[in-house]
Amino acid sequence: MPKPVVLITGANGEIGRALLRRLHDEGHYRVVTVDLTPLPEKHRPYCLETYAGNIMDRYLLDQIAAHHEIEVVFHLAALLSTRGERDPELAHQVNVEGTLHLLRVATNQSGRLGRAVRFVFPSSIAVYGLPTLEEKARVGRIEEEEWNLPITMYGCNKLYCEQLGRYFTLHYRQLGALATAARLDFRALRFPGLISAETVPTGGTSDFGPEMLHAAARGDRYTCFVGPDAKIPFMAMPDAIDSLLGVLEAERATLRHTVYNVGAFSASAREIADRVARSFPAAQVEYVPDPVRAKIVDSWPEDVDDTRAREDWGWRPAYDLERAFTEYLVPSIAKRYEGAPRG
Ligand code: AKB
Repeated sequence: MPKPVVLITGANGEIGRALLRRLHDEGHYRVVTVDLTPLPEKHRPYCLETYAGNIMDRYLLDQIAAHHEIEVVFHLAALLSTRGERDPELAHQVNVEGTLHLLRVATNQSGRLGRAVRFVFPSSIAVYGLPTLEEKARVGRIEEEEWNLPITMYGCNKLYCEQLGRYFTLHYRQLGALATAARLDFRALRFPGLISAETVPTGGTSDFGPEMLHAAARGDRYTCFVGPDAKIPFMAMPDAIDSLLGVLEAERATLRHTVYNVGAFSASAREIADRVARSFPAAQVEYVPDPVRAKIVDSWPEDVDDTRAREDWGWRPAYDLERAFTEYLVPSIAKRYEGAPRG
């Protein structure tokens, strides 16, 4: 039996690179990738085929689908929250129209294969929009249906795409009586801010956490764009990859929902700075809040309630803040910046 083919969009991003390595190590799937920028040489051996191109290019997507029997899609390509506020129309095009193209392609693949293609979609805490810090403190660990009032284009896009995925799974072409097997099997996770030892994120608003850590490891002073009390949930990258594979492999019958919060730990900018300083005592952080970015972070919940994910498909994060630093972030990051000048 040939191994099933997985398509990863946005494979060159933070999650994409980590996912690629894990799929390669596990060896259950053959991987096809698409990203705007060509995949670095060292990642190419992990892939059956790589395509450099735009997910807005319908012809390219149809070509990819014609050449491979894609059974799983990880649709990771997106413009993140800060980048999206700089160009909201572009964010809408990439995040919504791009997703619509992928949903169409994956649905056609389901028809071709005669079974539902699994479509895994990283959504975000950006779908939440808390009106005040008092309400944020009162809500604490937010449930999936609470405060779905995003204040960023990215958050709006993610929330709508969750609905599109549910629609494609349950109702797409209902007038034409699309065969059940030809439908999609869409599964979305609402991610907190992610922290990777290998990559520094760009274009996000949760980036203050990872930026602070990477700056300290490089010996650079860090100017934090939120105040010390700004608090949101975070997750170490290995847990993010575990959760994507966990929800992918869950039996359809056990999934009562299409969208799940996944949590790990919650920390304020000050708590991250303190933990960074324990590992990198020369770390220097100053707080110069950017009014817009700080407001976005204030609108996101301080933690997520992931009971549904725990109950339906056994989600359990391996890393809390302390373990993330001692067992994953600090050892890998120190190696990465070995020899970097210390300021
Ligand atoms: C962002 O900051 O935009 C992302 C996210 C929280 O989804 N990292």
